[in-house]
Amino acid sequence: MSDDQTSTDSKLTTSKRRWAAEGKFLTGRISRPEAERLPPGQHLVKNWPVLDLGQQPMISIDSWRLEVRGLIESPLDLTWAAFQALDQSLKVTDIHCVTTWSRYDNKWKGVSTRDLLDQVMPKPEAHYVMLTSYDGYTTNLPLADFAAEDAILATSWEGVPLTRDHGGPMRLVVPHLYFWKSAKWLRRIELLPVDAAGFWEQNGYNMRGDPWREQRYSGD
Ligand SMILES: Nc1nc2c(c(=O)[nH]1)N[C@H]1C(S)=C(S)[C@@H](COP(=O)(O)O)O[C@H]1N2
Ligand SMILES: [Mo]
Repeated sequence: MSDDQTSTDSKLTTSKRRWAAEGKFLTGRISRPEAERLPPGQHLVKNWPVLDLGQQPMISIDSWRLEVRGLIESPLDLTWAAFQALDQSLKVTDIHCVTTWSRYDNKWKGVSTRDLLDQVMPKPEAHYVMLTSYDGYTTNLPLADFAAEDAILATSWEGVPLTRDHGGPMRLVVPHLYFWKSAKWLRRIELLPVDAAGFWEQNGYNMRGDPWREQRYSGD
């Protein structure tokens, strides 16, 4: 094993051990009986509805950037090529939209949020994440939810590049929270010490958005 490999491994081991000690990633693990697969108040759809603020930005691969900032050891600016060079993962997950539709078994390819976090090394004071997108959309969530095992920065759906209407070239998918947390056209990820409200959260939606607890609105 090269020195390089050893130092990478020990970096990963250190952050994972620390996260485990803090109980991070223990929430948001998807392991439910089939009967509880559909959250309360949801119905299944076979199509995939498009929902957004009505402005679908066109981002060329050449101008695309992803910024990771805030309470991390190594701030990161990724070009499309650098993003593609990160480990690529496959996830098959369900979608639960707060407008009551759910869609099962969506096959995503991209970079798992855990692999991205391993690159930037969150500081111990980092507990929340603010996401900012190319259309100006923002949304917030706990770091433990962002780092859930199934969460992915997706560039492909069902084997084809993610289309622009669904957030291409890259969107976040956090399957165990309502879909408004899954920012399309993601541009910036900022790790924060305290929670701050994003767009829908400022407009009455829940700060966490757990579908199984029906956390649709603030106060739920
Ligand atoms: N950038 C951005 N991301 C967004 C939104 C948005 O308006 N802008 N809408 C959210 C909402 S409310 C939902 S339900 C999902 C919809 O994703 P879809 O259009 O791929 O179904 O995207 C979420 N992510
Ligand atoms: Mo939504």
